[in-house]
Amino acid sequence: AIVRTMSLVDADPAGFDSDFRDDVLAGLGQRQKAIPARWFYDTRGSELFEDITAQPEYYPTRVETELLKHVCGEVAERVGAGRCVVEFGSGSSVKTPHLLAAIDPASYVPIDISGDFLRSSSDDLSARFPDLPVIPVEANFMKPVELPAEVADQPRLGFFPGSTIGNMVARTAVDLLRSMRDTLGGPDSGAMLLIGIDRIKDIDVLEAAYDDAAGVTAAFNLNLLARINRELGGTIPEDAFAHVARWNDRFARIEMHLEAQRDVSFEVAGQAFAMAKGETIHTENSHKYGPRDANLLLRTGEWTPVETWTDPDDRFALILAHA
Ligand code: AVI
Repeated sequence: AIVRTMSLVDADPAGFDSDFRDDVLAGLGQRQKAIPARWFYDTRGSELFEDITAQPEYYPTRVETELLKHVCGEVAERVGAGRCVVEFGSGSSVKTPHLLAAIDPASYVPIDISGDFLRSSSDDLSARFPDLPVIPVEANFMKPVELPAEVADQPRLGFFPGSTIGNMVARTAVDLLRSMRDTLGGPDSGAMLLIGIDRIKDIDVLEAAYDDAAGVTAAFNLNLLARINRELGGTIPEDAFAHVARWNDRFARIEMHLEAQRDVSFEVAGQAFAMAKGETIHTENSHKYGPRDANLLLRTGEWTPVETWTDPDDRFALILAHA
């Protein structure tokens, strides 16, 4: 049952628009043009992301879900019953029920900045677990979040699946892990974190996952230009750009770019920009981690890894850590 919804978000739509404009104008003004990946997720972008997760080349969602199904009994043994499960992100209708069914939690608190996704995923979860108190919190989880009073006495298990941490550079990822510790509680509280992290693997497998044959990831990337044109009065010629996904070995990450196929000039929010043929807008990083890198990341973020589970091909890892 949904107990109540808490909102810690400033409900000023103008603020949202100006953040988008500021990020795009600043990003297009850089020598290597770059726009933060969070702006992919308008309604169309979120739908396209859902489609990506169903593509045969995009292994992370499939592999992580299978892995979770397989190991959630062991996770339950490690974490025990009666916890408040705090999910960072709006909750996946595929993964979250496996965890909740296995660990017999006292409550479930999904945190997301997007109220719409939060409400629909909370309704779904609530219908499947009618006896579980569900308390959605609308907030930016990149900062410490004050949890509802109802769960004050319950030990917490943070859940951060999907390798979303991979979309952050190391410094931002570490800041987030520390914020999560502030949100969930220190060692005395018994707080734990279950996090999904994508592994470094064969370059062809990685690049195909971000450039599927059906062109869904390309459409996802290009949708950003459509969003800029629509919401920021842009005149970017969308047909002049091509989707590029490439492995950057130095940073152990897949980078997505939008590459100009000819010289172009355009305006966004009244400002003029020009790009030469071959120049790119860098739109996303998706960092991959080896076993030691992942543990180092967690430790730097003030979490102590206690158990790592992977699929037989070591494509994806679920790591359980304590505060
Ligand atoms: C959300 N995030 C973990 C996805 C990823 O794999 O980095 C976003 C994505 N971008 C292209 N395909 C999927």
